[in-house]
Amino acid sequence: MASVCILDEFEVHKNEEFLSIAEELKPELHRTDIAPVRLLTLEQDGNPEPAIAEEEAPEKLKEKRLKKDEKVILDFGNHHVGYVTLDLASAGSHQDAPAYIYLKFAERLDELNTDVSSYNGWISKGWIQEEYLHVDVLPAKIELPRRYAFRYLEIKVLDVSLKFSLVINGVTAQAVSAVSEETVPGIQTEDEVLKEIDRVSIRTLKNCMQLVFEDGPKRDRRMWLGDLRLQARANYKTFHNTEMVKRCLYLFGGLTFNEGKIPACLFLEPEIEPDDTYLFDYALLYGSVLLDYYRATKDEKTLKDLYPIAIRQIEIGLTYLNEEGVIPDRSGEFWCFVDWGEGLNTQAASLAILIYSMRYGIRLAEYMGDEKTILWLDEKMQELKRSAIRHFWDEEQKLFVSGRDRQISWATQVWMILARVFDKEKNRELILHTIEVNPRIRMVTPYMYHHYIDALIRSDEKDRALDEMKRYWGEMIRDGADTFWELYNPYNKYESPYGSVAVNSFCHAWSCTPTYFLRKFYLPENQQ
Ligand code: RAM
Repeated sequence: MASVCILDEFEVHKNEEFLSIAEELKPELHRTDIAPVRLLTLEQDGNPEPAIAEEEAPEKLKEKRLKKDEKVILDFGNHHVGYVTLDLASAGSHQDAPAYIYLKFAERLDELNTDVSSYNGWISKGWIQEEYLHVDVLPAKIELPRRYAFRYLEIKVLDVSLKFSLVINGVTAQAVSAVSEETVPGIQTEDEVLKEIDRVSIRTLKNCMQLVFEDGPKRDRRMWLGDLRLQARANYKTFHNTEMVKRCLYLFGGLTFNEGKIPACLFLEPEIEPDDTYLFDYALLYGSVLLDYYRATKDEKTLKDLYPIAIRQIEIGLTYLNEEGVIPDRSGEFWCFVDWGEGLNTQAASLAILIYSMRYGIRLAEYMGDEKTILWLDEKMQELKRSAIRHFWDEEQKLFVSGRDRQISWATQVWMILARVFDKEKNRELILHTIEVNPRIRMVTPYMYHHYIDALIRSDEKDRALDEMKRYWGEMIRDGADTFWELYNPYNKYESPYGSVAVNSFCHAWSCTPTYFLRKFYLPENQQ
């Protein structure tokens, strides 16, 4: 379990002007009617990867007379985010007791066979998408108040009476998103795996694009800065909704806390509010989101407004350096994210991310014509590169180590490459050597895999990057992904940072970046 770092004192600074710019950019959501495409019966063998025993046309639904413990499973054909209405009735004698009904929404078929009642993880079981309904009077149209992320819906009768049965005349739903998939043509390639990876990436991104870039529509349904950065990159190459990126940049810029820190995430309701969580790496990466946005739009005003906030994050980051010129190890706390890998030491990566953010800071300063900042950042960045090598490079193993126990992980090597601590040729040797050694502390999130693919491409290993992308994201599709997942460890498919996959998110926007890589580096004619 990650320990949660709650700030002792939490002081929010609101910039009303920035917040009102963001408010004006609030999107209208597209609403699309959707309906079940088939009814399923699963094999009852307790297998966590259930097999379909039987399927029927959705029209059969209203013919069923459901008694106690009977259930139906509706398949909506793809992953959706939206609102559901049940049209219920009774058959038999007069309804002489409430119909007691259980609903379970699932993003993947596997979830229907997961016993969620035994969930005992460290985040709330409230995220599990299930409902218990008592319906006193039938017929009834029940508009469920929550928004769900789902492909499947199981409806089970917990009880009726001996004298009547439940009839489901229909289940209708409306899917919502700020964007519409039809606006993005598929990529032109003969490679079916890549086509599918691209399509699933776009679906993932679309379903997370709501009033802001949400991280996952099932959980947490808020805007995390690290996730936003990758979503925005994929968005420029697909939906090209630059207004949404602008809105999100102003929201973060308009809601800083203590010393001007950017929070790791923002809550959207009932009113937009920052979380009292600071993530060192996420805050530093704000400048990278701003730089990407500026390059995509050339929007000078936004650059000018938000540049000081991006630079402030670097200044704050530098205050954490110790006398040895490195960031002290805070791996025991939820302080520098990097990845969800069990036991991952983030000390070396935190320094690498600071260096990386300084390079982005320099680019921003160049666009601003801010010579003083360029000189200051450049000098400091060179100094930090030297201390990264001094403290973390192990000449014997030819790898970077991290923390007191000199841990070797994939994440540390990847971030040191992205920080360009070495030149390109040495970076290439390092990534190839990492692949050969295959450190035991692996990458487990598509977020970290994004950075691995990026590191390969930047080290002139484009073909290998493509193979790795096909292997990781392609395997997720073979494992049943309609949208890409929050966490996927091919070596442990039931891994969860929370204590159970029941609360993992299976449409998680930080996993949507293959479409960005494909359209930017491999098939540039397919960019929007
Ligand atoms: C989880 C969410 C989110 C991520 C944070 C660090 O709570 O998956 O997407 O950014 O971790």
